[in-house]
Amino acid sequence: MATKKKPKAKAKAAVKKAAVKKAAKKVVKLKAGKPLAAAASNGLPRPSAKPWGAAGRALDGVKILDFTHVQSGPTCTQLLAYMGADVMKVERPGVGDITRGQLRDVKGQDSLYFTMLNGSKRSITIDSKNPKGKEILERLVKYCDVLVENFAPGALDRMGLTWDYIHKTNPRMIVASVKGFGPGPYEDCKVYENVAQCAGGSASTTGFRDGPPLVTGAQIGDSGTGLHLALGIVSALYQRIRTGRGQKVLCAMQDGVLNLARVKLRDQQRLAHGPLAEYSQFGEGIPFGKAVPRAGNDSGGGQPGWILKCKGWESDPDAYIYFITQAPVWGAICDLIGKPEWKTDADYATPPARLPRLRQIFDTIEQWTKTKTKFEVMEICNQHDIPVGPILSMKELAEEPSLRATGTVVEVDHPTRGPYLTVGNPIKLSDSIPDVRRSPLLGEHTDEVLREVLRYSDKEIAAIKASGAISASEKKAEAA
Ligand code: CAO
Repeated sequence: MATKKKPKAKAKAAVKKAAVKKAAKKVVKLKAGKPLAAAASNGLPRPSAKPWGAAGRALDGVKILDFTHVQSGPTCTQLLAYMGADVMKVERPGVGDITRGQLRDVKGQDSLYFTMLNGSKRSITIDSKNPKGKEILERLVKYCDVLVENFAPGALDRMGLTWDYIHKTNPRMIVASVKGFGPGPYEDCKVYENVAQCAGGSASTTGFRDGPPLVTGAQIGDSGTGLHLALGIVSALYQRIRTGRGQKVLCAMQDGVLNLARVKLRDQQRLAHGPLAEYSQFGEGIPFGKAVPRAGNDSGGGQPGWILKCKGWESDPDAYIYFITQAPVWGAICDLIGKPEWKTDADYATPPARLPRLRQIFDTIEQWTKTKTKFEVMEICNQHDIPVGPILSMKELAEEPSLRATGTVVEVDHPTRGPYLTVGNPIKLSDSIPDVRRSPLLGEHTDEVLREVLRYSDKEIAAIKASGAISASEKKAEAA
């Protein structure tokens, strides 16, 4: 065991050392100017004198009626909750978000699929098709600032929650939706992650040229679109300060994926003017077709890159590093790998000369990386400003102390399933410190919201309970 731990400790030190070196670069110091006079403050209050992080959270006071489920919508509302919004997730009595029961790791308990996407929210159960349930929802529509949903097309309308109804009931309300496709031939389709990756141009450009299209592990269709939606919501909240009215925010998953794959649309247009020289197929003399091809591990930018084996690759599937042959550090690369003559050799000295030889160049660099662990390569290369990226496994990320320290990976406790790891807020605000809390149990906050938020009396709550609007009939609960 002890011998196993040593390289890990060394690896951590390696990453740290590289980071320290970067921080030591020269910093320009500017003399602070005088702030503008109050008259020029754009209507903003005086800057708070409270310590950083003590002035509340960015979205304090924003109330979200959360009708999201599965992944795309919940990603968005969890982020808003981390930013301080009060997110009240409406779930079907006795059933809840379908992911509560999907991919379960602990028998009978909420799955990690659910818990990792619904932290820091409240859960209220309401049957939106029950007349009393509709009444509660109307109060919530009047009370909240934003309704977020990612139902199949038409489902919200079938509940009676049409834009016209919502806008008349609460003209300030923002209605934010994720759908698979925007208006057009596919607008009525139900869409899941991989459908979006395929329809948004990611799959056709991912994988190796001689293999089938590939989907990526990162959930760019679901979580990616959730992130887009969150930006749409905060923008609409900001605009509402001026206009006083809400608006519809729509993020189609196809659009979100295409936005993330925009470099490939760039290349599609470049293709009209000739072959894409930085794609390794160019160097291999393979002609291009009419559409952007899959480019394996080629870099998406102008600097050639590839994934190379490192020490231990024979037994460790993640002993690899991404290596970028950035032009300004070409000399340093040549020295490191023992090919100083390439610095002046006309076949290697310039980026255009290297393009037809990339395969051979990366094979040669790999002979060097194979003699070092990925962390050693990281350490050595960073000393020379050579951009490299170790292939980190989920195990390594889960155990990485620096990610715990920054709150990017957080362990939270859960009353029925025990502690679990979740991803905290990846967006760091210096004056808004996220409160990453566990996900709620199904309907955990129904009473609290009815009583404290919507101000129902005891008598009214008793009538609501008797109506079946917030609790499942035995039959429904069993079916779940
Ligand atoms: N009370 C009563 N009924 C409720 C309810 C509540 N609290 N919450 C939901 N429902 C009902 C809806 O009204 C709807 O009923 P109808 O179709 O009869 O009107 C029903 O539950 C199911 O909604 P749905 O069609 O959205 O769910 P689904 O499982 O069939 O489809 C999905 C799931 C994700 C494919 C679909 O919602 C969708 O395409 N969403 C948009 C795109 C999206 O976000 N996809 C990513 C999902 S993450 O991978």
